[in-house]
Amino acid sequence: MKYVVVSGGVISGIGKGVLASSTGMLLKTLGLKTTSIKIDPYMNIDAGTMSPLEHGECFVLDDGGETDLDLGNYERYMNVTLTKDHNITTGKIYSYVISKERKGDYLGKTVQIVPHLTNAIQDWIERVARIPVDDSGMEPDVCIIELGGTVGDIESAPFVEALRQFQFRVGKENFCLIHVSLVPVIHGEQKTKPTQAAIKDLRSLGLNPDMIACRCAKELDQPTIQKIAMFCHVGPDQVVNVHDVETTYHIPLLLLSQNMMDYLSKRLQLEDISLGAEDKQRGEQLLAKWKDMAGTFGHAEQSVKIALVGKYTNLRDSYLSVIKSLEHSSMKCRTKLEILWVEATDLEVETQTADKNKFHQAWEKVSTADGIIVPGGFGTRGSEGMILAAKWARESNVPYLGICLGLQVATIEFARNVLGIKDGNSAEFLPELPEEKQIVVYMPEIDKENMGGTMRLGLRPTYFQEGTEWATIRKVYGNSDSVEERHRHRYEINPALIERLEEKGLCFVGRDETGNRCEIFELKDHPYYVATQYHPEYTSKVLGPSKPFLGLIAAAAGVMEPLLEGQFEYKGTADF
Ligand SMILES: *[C@@H]1O[C@H](CO)[C@@H](O)[C@H](O)[C@H]1NC(C)=O
Ligand SMILES: CC(=O)N[C@H]1CO[C@H](CO)[C@@H](O)[C@@H]1O
Repeated sequence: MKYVVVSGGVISGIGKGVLASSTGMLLKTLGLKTTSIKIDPYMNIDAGTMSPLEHGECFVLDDGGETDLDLGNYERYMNVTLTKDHNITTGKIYSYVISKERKGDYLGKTVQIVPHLTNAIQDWIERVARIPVDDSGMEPDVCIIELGGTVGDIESAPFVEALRQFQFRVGKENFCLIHVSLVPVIHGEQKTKPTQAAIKDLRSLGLNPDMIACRCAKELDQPTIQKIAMFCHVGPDQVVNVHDVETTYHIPLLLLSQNMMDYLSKRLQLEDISLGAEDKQRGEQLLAKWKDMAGTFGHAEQSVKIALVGKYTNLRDSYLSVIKSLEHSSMKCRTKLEILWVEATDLEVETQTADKNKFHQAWEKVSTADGIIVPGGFGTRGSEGMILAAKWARESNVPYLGICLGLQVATIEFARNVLGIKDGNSAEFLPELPEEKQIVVYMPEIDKENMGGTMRLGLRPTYFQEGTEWATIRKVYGNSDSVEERHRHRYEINPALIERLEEKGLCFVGRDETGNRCEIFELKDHPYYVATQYHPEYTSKVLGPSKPFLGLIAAAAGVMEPLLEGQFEYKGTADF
């Protein structure tokens, strides 16, 4: 097993995650199997209880693990399926060591950060790196480890020490370190001092950089590279230039153009890993497809406007996977994406009286969009605005995708305005609602008392029902009989209403194994009015967009036919 550690200096939030996942993706193009581990030096044990306002979205894995959004980055770029063990937090590792201590595993010795905690970190990394993460079911060849935060923080100290020891445990040819730094431009001059200081800090902790990835607004000048190489004691070929590019999907190609893979191959002796001709071919195809995808970005002639009606629209990170899924899908449909952010409350009548302008602007966006999406979320605020947006989409024949809450609000809308259930609502918003008005109900198997960890989480199957071959969503899924997607919810559509809703055309085309729980609905006689109880955004991949999103973009851009005919497949050969 080879390990590539990606650490950061100077400041956080300079794109370590993108660099790490791009590196992993490039290693895959050599035919290698890659995996990744994210180390988060904070005390939280899981991300399920963290506020999306502070932390961006909560990302859900196949196994139901709730993580922060970085693991999503890896899954999307590297096309892998990770588990909750692929994230290590300070809280997790401490609680692991403490529980071992309680069991008497340390034989009554004094338990210390060094060696007990640092050993536990290293054991964890070695164990988790071996978990197969793709269809092949085989152990990966390379593991990318991203160390969150910045080196030198109090928080990251035990992890830095563990990694220092780890390089000796696994051997020099199996361990390399990429340090991400920042080169600010001041009065037109590229400043290298912060990088020099960061590397000095790193070395003082016993870690030597094999590559220094410099984030900079502009391309690094040759003298800047020379200077960094000289003052940081590395060769110029070890300094990579990661300047701002049009889209992060170009980063792998930017790294490739600087011969990063040549350096890593030599440094990690990657040619010693035996690969079949098939593996190599798969790698080459992957690179060709990636180039095809990245090449179309920005060159698309057509554009598509999607109104995203949500709740934290000023905090866009809370919808990161949704945005990524929309991006993946529009690249595949060869169209340019424009997201119109709409705060759901702005669509409500109260806003009309309080702030006319806001109200009109919000409705202007909704009414001019080519498609509307209402993503998942919790709580009452904004729900009436979302219901109005769903109504607009249904009545105006505008493509609509509802996810989780987006499915529930659309069903409430339909029940109120088509079935005539006045004041129909969700038991989540109005706990005292009489039963006959409950369109959305609490799932019976969920324990109401105990918050946190009481949701229906992770990968579950959805079965397309008999006689649903007409459904566009089924066709977009490739006419399969069932699909597996990731869930995160506590409420569901009231099963007692299914028959009445279907009579009027809102068909529950996909259901769970009991046949009573709605997983996908699609409205008959509408270009694309689809909603899912599950969260398809969690499994979208850069080269393999999530199907419900793909359907939305294709419908909104008017290219559903060519999509279903397979005209948009990425080319797996270099000749285009
Ligand atoms: C991603 O991985 C899955 C499962 O390992 C595979 O079936 C699929 O073809 C891959 N997608 C791409 C675009 O390589
Ligand atoms: C942040 C995160 O994903 N935490 C999960 C990591 O893995 C443990 C179990 O090993 C889970 O309990 C956490 O939910």
